[in-house]
Amino acid sequence: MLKINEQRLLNRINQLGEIGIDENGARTRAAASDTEKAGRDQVVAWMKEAGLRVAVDYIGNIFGIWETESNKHEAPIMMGSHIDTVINAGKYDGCYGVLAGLEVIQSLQEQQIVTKCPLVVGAFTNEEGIRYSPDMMGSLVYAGGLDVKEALAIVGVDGTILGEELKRIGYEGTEEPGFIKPRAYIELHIEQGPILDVEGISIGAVENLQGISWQRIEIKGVANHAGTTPTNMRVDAGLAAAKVITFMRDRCNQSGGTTVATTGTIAFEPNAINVIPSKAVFTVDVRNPNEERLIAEEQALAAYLKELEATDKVQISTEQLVRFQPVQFDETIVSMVEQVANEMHLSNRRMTSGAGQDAQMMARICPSAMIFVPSVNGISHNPKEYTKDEDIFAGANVFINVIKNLAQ
Ligand code: HGY
Ligand code: MN
Ligand code: MN
Repeated sequence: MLKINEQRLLNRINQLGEIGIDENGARTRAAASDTEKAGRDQVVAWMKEAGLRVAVDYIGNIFGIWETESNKHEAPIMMGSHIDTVINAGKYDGCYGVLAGLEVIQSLQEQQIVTKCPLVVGAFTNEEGIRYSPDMMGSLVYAGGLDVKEALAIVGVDGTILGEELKRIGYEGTEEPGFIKPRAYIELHIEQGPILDVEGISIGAVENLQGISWQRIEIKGVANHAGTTPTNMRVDAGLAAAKVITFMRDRCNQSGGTTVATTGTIAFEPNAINVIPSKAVFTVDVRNPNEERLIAEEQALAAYLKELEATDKVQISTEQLVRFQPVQFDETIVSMVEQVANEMHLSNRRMTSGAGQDAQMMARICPSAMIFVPSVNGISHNPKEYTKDEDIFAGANVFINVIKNLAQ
């Protein structure tokens, strides 16, 4: 079985993890920001060090391409993930997959193994979607799910325009999204959940990915005095928002653990300690691996908002920000991940990705699958995100053998 250069991979994960870091050891590299540019520049430099041809498409997706005279007419295998992060992020989410993909290529080169097809490693733009919605945007555009001009015109939560920001950071690319037609796409990623860690399993063969629905909800009430207004005369947008958040938690509790819902952002107007909120604007992120169940959750929420307008005399409007159906990954690749893990005597299990991933978009254009490694205590999207070195190495060593097998 092949092995990667474990120390080089670990060093790069740590080095990239330092980019955008603050005094508390948290890093933030929002899509097309200055810190993300610094991360992009570092990854491009490593790709060039490995002798890869670097290409960037119109939405700023970066690709490192290894092709030889003997294999350049074959459709490539693509590996990849993302290097943008959420706010106060860990250092593994996304970065592990990009750097491990680069490591696989560099290790194959160094072991004089020329694959029968080219290998590509991609770093997709704006996977996290915290600055510009939707998330997985770069891979969605790449897979033809969103028009690139429309994507470049998207206005961020900070009022900036994605296309202008990509230009500003020097990543307004020259290739048409979709310019490489991979024969397969494989993404190595941390689980970001507790299953592998709790069960003491080293490798996740990810066979599917849950559906995602993001909505922005605006509730209008009536500003009034916090002290003089009797409770029964209040039209309280803040209270109504709180009711929606607890309603969604009740739905999750009734779902047998299959539905998860999160309100990650909320803002009140006028946002003063002694004024009943006249407006609440917040987001609801709902997910379920089953499409019918996800639709049922969305319908239940819509019905509850209608009810709330009557009971609380508020006005409610919603905007759908993201809606991705559940995705099934490619059975041949999933079983190859299991087979390689077994040959390497690594415990493994099939599982669902709770997180959205670039692989779910690439699955629209080619056979795709993912490999997970454990996240200690299931923590992610948090500076405490951690994966043990031996799991980092195990995942990347499975990765290089899966790629070698697929590429032969
Ligand atoms: O939202 C997600 O699941 C991913 O981290 N973008
Ligand atoms: Mn990720
Ligand atoms: Mn993430």
